Formats: sequence, structure tokens, C-alpha cells
Amino acid sequence: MNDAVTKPRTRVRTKVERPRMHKVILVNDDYTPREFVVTVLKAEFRMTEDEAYKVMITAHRRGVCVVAVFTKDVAETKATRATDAGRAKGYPLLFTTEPEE
Ligand code: TYC
Repeated sequence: MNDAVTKPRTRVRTKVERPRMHKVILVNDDYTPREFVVTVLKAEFRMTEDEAYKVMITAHRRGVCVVAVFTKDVAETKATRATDAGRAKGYPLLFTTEPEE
């Protein structure tokens, strides 16, 4: 008979890591009207007029602005919807995503 006791080869890891968050980034362009950018930010990211204006004018002056951070799925969905809202009006408005450090 084989009386050897087999030790478990795996150990339960109790460490739980939070999902990495992803930034939604607004990219400036020369064609999309400022007011339209503000409208999209309010509609898709639930911003007030003041918050949306600050994000829009920061992207306008500096080239890009972080809009907000979300889980990967939510960031990608919102970036796509906001970009599509511009495309539907013929504007090159662009929202991208990138993982936080
Ligand atoms: N630069 C655009 C203009 O002067 C306005 C604008 C701001 C467009 C931010 C895109 O992400 C943007 N009409």
C-alpha cells in the first residue's frame, strides 16, 4: 500500500488586487466647436457646465486633458461613445484611454 501523504502543492493567496484604473483623455483638434465639446462632456461624463468648460479649455490650450478615470471597460465604452457623438456631427473629436501608472 502507498501510505505517502501528498502535500498540497498550491497555497491560497489572500491578497486581492484592485483592478487597474484607466484614464479617459480628451484630445484637442482645430475643428470641433468648443461648445460642442462641452455638451459631450456634460452628457457622457455627467459634468457640470463649469467642470466641462475647464476640461475643454485645458485640452484646447495644452493638447490633451484627463477627463476622469474608470475601470477599463467603462473607460473604453465612454471614450467610444463620446468620440462617436463627434463623428455623428462630422467632427474629428477624439477621446482615448490609457491605463494609470
Ligand atoms: N480647439 C477647438 C476650437 O478651437 C476646441 C476644442 C477643444 C476641440 C478641446 C477639441 O478636445 C478639444 N474650436
